[in-house]
Amino acid sequence: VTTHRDNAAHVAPTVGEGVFGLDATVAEARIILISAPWETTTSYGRGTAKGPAAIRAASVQVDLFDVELGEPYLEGIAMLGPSAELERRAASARRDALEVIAAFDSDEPVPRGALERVNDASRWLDAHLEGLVGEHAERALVGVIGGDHSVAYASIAAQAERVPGLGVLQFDAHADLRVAYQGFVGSHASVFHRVARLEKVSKVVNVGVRDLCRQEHDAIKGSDGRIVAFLDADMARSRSAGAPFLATAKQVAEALPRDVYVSFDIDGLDPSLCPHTGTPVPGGLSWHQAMAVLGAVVSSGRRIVGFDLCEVAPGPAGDEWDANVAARLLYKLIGYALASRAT
Ligand SMILES: [Mn+2]
Repeated sequence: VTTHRDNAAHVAPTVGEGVFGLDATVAEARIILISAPWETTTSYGRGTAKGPAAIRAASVQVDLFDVELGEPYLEGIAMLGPSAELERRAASARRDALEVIAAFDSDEPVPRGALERVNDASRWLDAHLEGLVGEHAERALVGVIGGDHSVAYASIAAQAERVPGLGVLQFDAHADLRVAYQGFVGSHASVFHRVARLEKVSKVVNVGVRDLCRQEHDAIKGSDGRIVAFLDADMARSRSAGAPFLATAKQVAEALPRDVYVSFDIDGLDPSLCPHTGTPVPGGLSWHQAMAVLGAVVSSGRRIVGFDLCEVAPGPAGDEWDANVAARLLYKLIGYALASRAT
């Protein structure tokens, strides 16, 4: 069996133990990936806490030469593992959250102590991630690898602090605009409600949304253009009517300001590309449609300043498909971001 590591030996100067089979140190890497295996408030399927490790393992299969984007790895890519403290806090918040969710599901009184501990843990995570992203973003392109989508908040907040007026391009099946979900302040389902309230974020543009409640729909409509949704149903209808997808991709790009942060919830893609994600929804973007949107952002002259990739959940042992797709998507996100910053 020929493995990628065998192939990589011919194209990469060294084949290391790190992400994508590279061995760049944190000090020399121009791309820093931050593992955030946080999965506290997930309401349905579980497993995204294992996302960063699964993506890292799958990444050694990704060819380092990309026919479209060249050789992004030459800039050096390093992935930080989660701190022991993050893992400890994630596990204990998860136990408390399960107690809260169980009470909700059975209409019993919410255990206040447990709920408050989960919310404290979310606040700790936000401060922890915001510090890490801010520190590394000074000299590197930073990507946060979830974990559930709640980890995006701190990453976006840190980047908006550096780049005021930042726009956020959100790939997602859900709007994540709920005011709060089951009492959790840091719920994955309310992350964009919080992001949209960040003063230094000028706009949120979401694509692929196809599962939203009335309050979220009203929030988009009442946002005065601050939140723009390219709903999956609308995009599908224009495709059926014969509109080229490239035109839609350009519209998405043009809805964004010059500086763009990409928040990629894997469930924005067709579920055939992420069958084990926690809350899959039929429909969604194909691989090439997602690439067309990213490509349109870059070719329009906009700059991708940072990103996250969330809600990837590996399948049962031996099923690497979700992580395989995610590792390739991660390499593309890095490549598009570098291309956008090169001009
Ligand atoms: Mn999401």
